[in-house]
Amino acid sequence: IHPDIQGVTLIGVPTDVGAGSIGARMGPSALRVAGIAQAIRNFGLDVRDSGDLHGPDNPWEPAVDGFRHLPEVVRWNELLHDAVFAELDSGRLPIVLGGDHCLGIGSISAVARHCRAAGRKLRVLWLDAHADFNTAALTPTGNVHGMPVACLCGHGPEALTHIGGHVPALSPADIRQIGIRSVDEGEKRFVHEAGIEVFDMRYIDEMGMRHTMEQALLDLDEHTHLHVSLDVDFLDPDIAPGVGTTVRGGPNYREAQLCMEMIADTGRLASLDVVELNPALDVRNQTAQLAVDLIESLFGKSTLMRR
Ligand code: 4U7
Ligand code: MN
Ligand code: MN
Ligand code: MN
Repeated sequence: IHPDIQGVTLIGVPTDVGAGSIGARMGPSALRVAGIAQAIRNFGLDVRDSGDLHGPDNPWEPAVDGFRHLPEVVRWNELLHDAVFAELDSGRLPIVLGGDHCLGIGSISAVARHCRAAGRKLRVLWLDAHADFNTAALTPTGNVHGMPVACLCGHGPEALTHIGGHVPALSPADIRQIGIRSVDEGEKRFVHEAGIEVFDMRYIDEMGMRHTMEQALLDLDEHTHLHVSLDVDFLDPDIAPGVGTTVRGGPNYREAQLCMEMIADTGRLASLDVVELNPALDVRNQTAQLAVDLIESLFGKSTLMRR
């Protein structure tokens, strides 16, 4: 992790207002039950669990003007923005326990605002089966969890794009997407147009996870804040069944561990989202336990001493 970090704060965000299925609201509990706080404490870090944010219920309505539940999505993201910004401001590393991936808007807009204020460079690693670059016009579902990257890049409703006070919160040049294997037709064109650097599963198959991560982590320096947005559906569904939008052919256990270990080696991790875990679809909490295993690697657990 980043050398300036004073401690770690867990922020539970029990909602699925942005998702296409109900259950991600139980994600924070499942991660706590899997022992996330103690796992990080074992590294000698000061871990504070700030509990859950409280926001609106999921009304479970059809899309209006291309969005499902936009007012509720906005409210949860405003709350999360403020919580994440406050933790960064006090020198702590926030871990967002989602909740669905619409929460990337609130979380990363706060990270971007913090970086602008502190004069830090920002690198966002988006680990996901999906590009999450839909807009109201492009989305096949209206679910906002398929739109956070577009919103962060300034493409979306004002209420979501301006949460961090600066539009766009992010430049496509700040983002690296890894593990992508399901992109909608219109979304595909838009990702290309925006120029986001995407390491899709074909790239990982051909080049390997090691080379992929070397590329995705290129040009980090001592002024870089590294944010990881881990959508649990990044992982192959054989090892991570507890997600609403499974896509076959994701990274296996060792590939995912290597990905985390290489991020840890940079020593620049300064904020993290763990999203899209749906305990209602999981088997014996194995996906939450896997997420905790991976987070241990992300915080520097490794088999041997390395030079
Ligand atoms: B996730 C989808 F149509 N692209 O927009 C959409 F396939 O945060 C899925 O990555 C989005 O899990 C998945 O609804 C969002 C769909
Ligand atoms: Mn996602
Ligand atoms: Mn996804
Ligand atoms: Mn999903």
